[in-house]
Amino acid sequence: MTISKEPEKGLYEFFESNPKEADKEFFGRETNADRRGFLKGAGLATMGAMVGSTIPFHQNMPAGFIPAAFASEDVLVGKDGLTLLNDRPVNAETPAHLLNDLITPTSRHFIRNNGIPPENVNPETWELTIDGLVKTPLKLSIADLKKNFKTHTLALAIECGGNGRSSFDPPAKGNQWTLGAVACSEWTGVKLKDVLEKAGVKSNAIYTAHEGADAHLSGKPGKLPISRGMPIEKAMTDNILIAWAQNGAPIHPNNGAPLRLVVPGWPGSLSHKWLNRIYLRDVEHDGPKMTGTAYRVPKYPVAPGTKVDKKDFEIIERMPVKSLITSHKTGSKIGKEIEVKGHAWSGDRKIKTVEISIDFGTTWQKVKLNDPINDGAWQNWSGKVKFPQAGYYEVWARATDDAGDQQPFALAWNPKGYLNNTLHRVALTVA
Ligand SMILES: Nc1nc2c(c(=O)[nH]1)N[C@H]1C(S)=C(S)[C@@H](COP(=O)(O)O)O[C@H]1N2
Ligand SMILES: [Mo]
Repeated sequence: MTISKEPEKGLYEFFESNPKEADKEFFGRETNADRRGFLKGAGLATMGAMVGSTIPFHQNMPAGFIPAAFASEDVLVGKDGLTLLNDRPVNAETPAHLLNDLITPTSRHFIRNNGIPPENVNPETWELTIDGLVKTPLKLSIADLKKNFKTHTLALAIECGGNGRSSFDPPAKGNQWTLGAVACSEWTGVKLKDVLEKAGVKSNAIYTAHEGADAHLSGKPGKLPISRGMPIEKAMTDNILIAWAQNGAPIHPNNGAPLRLVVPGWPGSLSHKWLNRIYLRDVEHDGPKMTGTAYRVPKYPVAPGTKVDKKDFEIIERMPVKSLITSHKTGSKIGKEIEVKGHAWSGDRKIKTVEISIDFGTTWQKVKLNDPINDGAWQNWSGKVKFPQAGYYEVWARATDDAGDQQPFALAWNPKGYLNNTLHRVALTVA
């Protein structure tokens, strides 16, 4: 659904920033009170027509309220239980208790779009260009990738750099991700390093640059919504894929079909979707969302709310140590004995231990932790818990990686709301 006056904004953003104007634009009439209950006549009729019925309790709808019927259905086709945070661009996360699978089904892989995905893509004619500082520039179809390189299937975790942003206080602008902008699907494709080796990396190449076929929200032809890159040393590591399949089937349209990059361990923004070009550069890449404060944090810890000079920000590289409890939905009623399960990961590293606590962090119990299926996958853990008596509990999980980094209880605030890896708490009531 497009809003004519502010084409760069989605419904959610528009209603949040200017509810009256959005009401006027959307329903043809301005609300002159701060409750939409005062909306009468044409406006209410339009809204009714759009949801396909009269709205008996329309007096109770607050100004700026967006009926769920408007946005969610058409954009989340093929997804199951995701929470829509924004519809333009589409951003949707998965509630933690729906991430319990060892490998995330495609239907539960979150969506983070910065622009508008290409429509009706044709995998037969799709072309990937490898150029810039290479000895032999390549143009490769998906069939060429399959024919000329070894195919690999790897479970690879992708986490958005802004996952957990909703806990920032003062708040940080951007998608208010809670916990679910993370997933670990099984991806099939070729290794980026194999393709770069074939093209021949020139000695002065220090950085990659990624481009895809999604359109900028402004609709300006040729304007990229995002183009990020990574140091060449990272690009040549062993578990980065150029993938054409997700969980044994074609990639979901919103997860980058027909071809995407999957870069585990570093911010999800490096895992370029609808991938059609990678070029090598002799400078740090400066495409959209590489510069300024995008995907950057201050070089030193700052107090919440601090204004930080742009020159004091640095690019986020590996994602921090983190874990998730996925076996129980927060707020559930349970019996006295349960098995708690979840995942843990730490960019480019392995998890050494996961512990859980049921007494607000006073004592901790180590749980069983599996090795990752392969490098770049999250690790699965499980542990039995016995509650001493009926009542309210919180299960907390805390991961420690092999370099000794441990999840903190308190959030390390930064201006753009990145890298929240505080421990996950799930509220449970024993009946
Ligand atoms: N072409 C393109 N690639 C992209 C993006 C995008 O907007 N356009 N978003 C990035 C970001 S910020 C993240 S976190 C991941 C999310 O991948 P997913 O939507 O498949 O979960 O895709 C990355 N790749
Ligand atoms: Mo992201």
